Amino acid sequence: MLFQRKVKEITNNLCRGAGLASALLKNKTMEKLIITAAISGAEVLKEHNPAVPYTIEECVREAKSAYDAGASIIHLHVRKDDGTPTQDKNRFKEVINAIQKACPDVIIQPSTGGAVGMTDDERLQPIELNPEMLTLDCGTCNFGGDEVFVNTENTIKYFGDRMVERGIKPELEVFDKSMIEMALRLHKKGHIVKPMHFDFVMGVNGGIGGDIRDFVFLRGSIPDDATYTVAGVGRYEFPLAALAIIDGGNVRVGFEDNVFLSKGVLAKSNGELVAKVVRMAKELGREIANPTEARQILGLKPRN
Ligand code: KMH
Ligand code: ZN
Repeated sequence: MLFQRKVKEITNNLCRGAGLASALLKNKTMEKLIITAAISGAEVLKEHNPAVPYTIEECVREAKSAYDAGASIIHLHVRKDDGTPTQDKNRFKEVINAIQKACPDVIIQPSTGGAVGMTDDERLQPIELNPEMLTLDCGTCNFGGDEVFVNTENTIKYFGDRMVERGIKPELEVFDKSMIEMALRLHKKGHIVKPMHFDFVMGVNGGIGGDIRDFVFLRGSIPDDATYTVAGVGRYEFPLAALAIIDGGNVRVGFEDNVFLSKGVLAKSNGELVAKVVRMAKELGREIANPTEARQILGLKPRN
């Protein structure tokens, strides 16, 4: 309780400064916490953590570990067996089918970001599988070194329109504040429909940082009827998770963003990262959403 009071005090100070009306401060009942596991990514390698999944079997193992620990969404990139990222829809189909056998009701959210350097149509292939959700990256940013993750306005419109046509809910990935502005503009023009669901990807080398003021800035910039999840990169993963938990937001963890359970300690699985968020949420009095509840919170169709 003392811990909760302390957290509340800190949040109080932060949010007052930013004019942020947090659910916690209003003592509102919060929705349950949706945990997303970004199990694989496109950039992280077995050299960084031997548990990073490449093969179908490894993807299933990692998805199941996350699901069993409390994740209701799997954000999915796929690889060839040698670890090369691919957006091949057949590979996605095989991996998704295998994950669904092991985790029947989990929400699978394929990436349309793919890897830096892929073409738009290459990236968009998983849409043909009509998943419940897909990511929609809302702007261009540097991605370290010479890498640039390119998402022009026309690319975002093109991806958004295809998702609107098929009734697929986008997770609006924003790496900076300007990308929220882009999403709001494209919503007004009909390329993105409400209710909007954002993913604040924070701490990328080229995007917004992962400090509390950065979080408050993004959090305060989305519409009141929007939902959000926060994906903190590297050392930002768990501090940002804590902020989202107390604010009534949602959390993404996983090897795509961070391979460490704590400083210098590699996570043995994505499930270990999810389990840590579950423990944090319990301490802070937030319940965990199962996939059925996550669908309801996000406005997805119920699955039978
Ligand atoms: N791999 C990054 C270049 C997404 O999944 O939509 C892009 C990315 C975003 O991971
Ligand atoms: Zn991704």
